[in-house]
Amino acid sequence: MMKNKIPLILCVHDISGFGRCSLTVIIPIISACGCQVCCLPTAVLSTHTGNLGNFILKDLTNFIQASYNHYRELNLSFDCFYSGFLGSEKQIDICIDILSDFKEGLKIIDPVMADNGIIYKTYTKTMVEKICSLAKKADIITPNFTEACILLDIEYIKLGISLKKAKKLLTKLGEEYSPYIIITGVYLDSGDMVNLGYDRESGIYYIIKCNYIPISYPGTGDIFTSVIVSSILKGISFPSAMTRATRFVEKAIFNTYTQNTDTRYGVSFENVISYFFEQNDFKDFEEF
Ligand code: PXL
Repeated sequence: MMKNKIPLILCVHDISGFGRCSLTVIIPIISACGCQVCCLPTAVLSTHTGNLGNFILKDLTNFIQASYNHYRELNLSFDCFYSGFLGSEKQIDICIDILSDFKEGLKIIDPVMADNGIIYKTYTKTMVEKICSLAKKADIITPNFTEACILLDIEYIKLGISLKKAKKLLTKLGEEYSPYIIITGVYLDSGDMVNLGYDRESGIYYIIKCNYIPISYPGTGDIFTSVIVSSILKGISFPSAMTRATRFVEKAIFNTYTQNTDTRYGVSFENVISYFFEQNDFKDFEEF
């Protein structure tokens, strides 16, 4: 990449007006990390789909195909394709099509479809199958633990798992999906909550312990993956990007927790976003 060129990321996500998830967190975080967002909104919602009542959803399937064609006419060259929440089966097909023709940059798929053992309300069985096909086109996937179980077609494991089992899951995801794997929110039988990574080519497995707060907030995965995407495009190594994303999410969640806000309103990241302007070496990951 040309020196000083700002990496351009094609962000294929919904925009949920209220509730701090998808594009309302992705845009500020990627910008703060020094990358440029090009939005391809998959749907507009009044709020996210997590217990905020009767959300309104406007599907933008036709819009995304036409917009992408327009970007091609403009000869825009993207440094990265980054997708998350998708609103319809056809949309997932469009993403698969875009990726078949996407030779230029990094492909990061966050296979958004479930959390805490439960599939999101708007995801049909066919959509889940298609998300699995889409994930096979990625360079990096960032499932949470529930999504990792779905990708591997195994039952959600509620109890803590051993490191040996965790390694098996990562290896299998590497074999079936993409060269780089990150699984977030893995509960170990030691009682630790960790984020795990796997670099298939070098065969290295990474573990980052999280300072865990037992409350979950929507949008956490979008914050995490946005930091991963932009850190990697800015030349930060895979394990350091994982550490940076983990520490930022921790800081934002701690800040939210101490404010005692309604968990459905998402993570209060706004007053800790200066984290990205501080120097840090992000070296506190371990191999296992
Ligand atoms: O953060 C994932 C996400 C994205 N978009 C919408 C959601 C969710 C999770 O609940 O509902 C609309």
